[in-house]
Amino acid sequence: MSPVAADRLRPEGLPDRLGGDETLVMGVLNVTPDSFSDGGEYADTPSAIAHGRALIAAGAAIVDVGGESTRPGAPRVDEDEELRRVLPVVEALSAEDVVVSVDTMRASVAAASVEAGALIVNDVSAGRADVDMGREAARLRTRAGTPPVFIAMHWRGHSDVMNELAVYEDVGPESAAELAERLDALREAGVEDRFLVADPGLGFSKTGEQNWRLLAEWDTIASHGLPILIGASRKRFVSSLGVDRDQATAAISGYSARQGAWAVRVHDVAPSLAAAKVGDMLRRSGR
Ligand code: PMM
Repeated sequence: MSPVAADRLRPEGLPDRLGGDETLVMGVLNVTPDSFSDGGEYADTPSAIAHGRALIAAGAAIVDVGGESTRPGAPRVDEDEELRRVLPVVEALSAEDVVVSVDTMRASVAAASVEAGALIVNDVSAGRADVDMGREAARLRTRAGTPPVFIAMHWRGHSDVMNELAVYEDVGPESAAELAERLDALREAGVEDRFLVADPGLGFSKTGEQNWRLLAEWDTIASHGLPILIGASRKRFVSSLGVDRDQATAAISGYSARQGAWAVRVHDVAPSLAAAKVGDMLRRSGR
């Protein structure tokens, strides 16, 4: 383990209750018929809203609402359909004071979702999929009057091609350099550092071996000097360990908390919350 860093970095613009020293758990709410692991379960608005409430009841600090699957090979969803899936869910949960993040690569969906109450824009392409995203993220204001938090993930291409793009000499430094370029482009578009979160993009254009290497090289993940989000939940490299995938995910959540992640994005909140608490205690107790 690397030495314990001073402060856990966290973005501004979120309610005070998310401002402590804990690693936050972001619950995944895929309003899609075809996601990695929970496709179809919450595809209609009432069951999606009910699942959002269940994620909060289990201890999630944030609910990440997505209307487009990023499963390898998945086709793109058109804008109207994406809006139809996510907006009523974003609106209903935000009205219940849930901190909602919208998982979208479209500036228009980000804008409509922030209007409906979302406080966070989670763009797996970090602005690459939609040239308007950076400017839009800088222009938008949440109901709290601040720009939304913007999660920028390392991404090489859409789901239909992403597995072919998993070619690196050295995955840690290369993916970090590519994400750094995207972060610079977002800054140029007007997004401020205090609202940015960096995500190494586990499972996106990376082989199993590359995902583990990346996680082990935490210094490259932390090299942006920004708060970090880790999304390992139920991905193939985790599920293929031959043990319960949510317990294995929780082990990564504990490790991520120990290393100082701001948040972990998971499907099954309770085991990751427990593991993150252990990781947080170890981090605080270290020298
Ligand atoms: N993974 C998925 C979707 N969105 N967003 C971020 N920021 N990081 C991730 O790792 C991530 C994401 C794919 O997983 P799912 O289909 O199980 O939601």
